[in-house]
Amino acid sequence: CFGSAAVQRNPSFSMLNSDDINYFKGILGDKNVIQDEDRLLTANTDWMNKYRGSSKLLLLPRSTEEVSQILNYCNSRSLAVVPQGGNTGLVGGSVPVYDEVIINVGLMNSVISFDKVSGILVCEAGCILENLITFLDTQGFVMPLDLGAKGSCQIGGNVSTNAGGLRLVRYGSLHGNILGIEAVLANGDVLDMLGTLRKDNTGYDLKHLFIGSEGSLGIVTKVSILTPPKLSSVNLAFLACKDYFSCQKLLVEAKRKLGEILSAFEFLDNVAMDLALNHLEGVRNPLPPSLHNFYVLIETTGSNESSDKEKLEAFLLHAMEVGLISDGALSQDINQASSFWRLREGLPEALQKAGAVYKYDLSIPVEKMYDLVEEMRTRLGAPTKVVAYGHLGDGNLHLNISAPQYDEKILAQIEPFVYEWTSKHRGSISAEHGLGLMKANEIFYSKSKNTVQLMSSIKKLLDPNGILNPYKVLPHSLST
Ligand code: FAD
Ligand code: 2HG
Ligand code: ZN
Repeated sequence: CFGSAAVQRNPSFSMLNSDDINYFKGILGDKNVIQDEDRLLTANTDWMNKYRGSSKLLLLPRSTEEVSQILNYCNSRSLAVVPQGGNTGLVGGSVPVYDEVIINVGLMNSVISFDKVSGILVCEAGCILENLITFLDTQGFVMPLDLGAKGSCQIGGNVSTNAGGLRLVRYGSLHGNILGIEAVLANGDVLDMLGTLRKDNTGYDLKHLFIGSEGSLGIVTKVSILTPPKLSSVNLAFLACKDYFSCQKLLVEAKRKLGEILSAFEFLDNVAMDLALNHLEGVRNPLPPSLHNFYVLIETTGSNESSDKEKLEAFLLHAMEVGLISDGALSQDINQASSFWRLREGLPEALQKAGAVYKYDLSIPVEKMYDLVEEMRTRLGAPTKVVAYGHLGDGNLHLNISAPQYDEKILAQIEPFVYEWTSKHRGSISAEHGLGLMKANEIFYSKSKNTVQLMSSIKKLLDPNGILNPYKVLPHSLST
């Protein structure tokens, strides 16, 4: 576990005592003040089993008012807190580093309203993403966000990480789709920014501060989201390419020829494919066995079944003729489409099952992206496996290094090399997962000194005692 190795506990934080517990029981009732060891172990441990805190308390508020009372009290007592959603975050941001109180809004999981004309959904932050997807489906709409962790992650967690996912290439980021937010500040003040308007230029649009701030500026309690209508024709192709250059060219062609119906463009390399086949139950390669180096998933979503399919088929035929793809399968029904997606979405799980994993989530210009993977392979050699996949359509590489166990020597071979390489190519060291604990000290690889200084001033203004998700996001030298 990497838990607290790199940072000291901030001595200005109080230690939890029995008066605190009684106070919380007074607000929330005994049932929602959790001290049970098993439940605390789960809440203290992150999805990768890599970060573990030692919190003695998990609080489950049922309303904004309760969140407000909790934070107001914690602030006055200097008790540090960690906002937690589905705990699927991949940068150690959602679990305590030391004894921070964990606050999870999972019981706040109601849909508040849905406007069928505008497609605007207003809901509480604890709604599980998959439940929102299902709800919208019954209304004839879709969520502009989809990701492999949908069964556990909460919309509040998605907003707080500014999660990207599989459909960003079509619908854009949450900075565009989130129309409003209600958030509770460290001192308990409730900020009602829960607008439901497409256009509202009345001063600074402060909701954006909370999108992607990883629980460091406030607890998100409600959100309003613009959701697009569900279209009738969805097609999914699973393709093989002989080299990375072909994947890249295929992307350029897909944007040009499928532009208005393109809804996902994902890639994985053959090391990722092997990993999926070895570690995911029931998953098989949709293509006949052959030596393919790369795989691409192209999804189209449109409103005209026959013409969309015709367009995709013509595109694929041409790509095959000019050698951009070497083989391919078009899903014939919804079950086959889910099996294609399962292979791609299951990769984080396959890596988790394979052993220790060093995870890097990078934005890199598409032309250069795979150079890093190859350089990393040369650097590391056996017994590590360098696994590459990601949202190629968004220029987002998921570079994962799988090893039998965590080893400082391997880590020293990877870092800071991977960050320096990314920075040199003007990329981002966090495309979509955030900085959390893992990369708080690495922020300067992607942000200038003055920018980080301003972030720190904003943090101090909103959370002067630094109780909200300490040790995360901002460099430790500035945040304690
Ligand atoms: P948590 O993990 O609980 O928390 C994440 C961060 O948000 C923490 O810093 C936490 O303090 C903060 N937070 C949580 N809830 C709140 C709240 N209500 N108010 C304020 N702060 C809060 N990410 C992507 O971007 N794209 C992907 O495709 C993707 N796929 C994934 C697939 C798998 C299998 C897994 C395990 C993770 C994946 N992730 C992906 C990473 C993860 O960021 C997302 O799963 C998700 O956005 C996290 O939501 P959560 O509710 O689990 O939040
Ligand atoms: C995905 O796209 C997630 O599957 C996780 O963002 C990425 O495992 C990873 O590195
Ligand atoms: Zn991703």
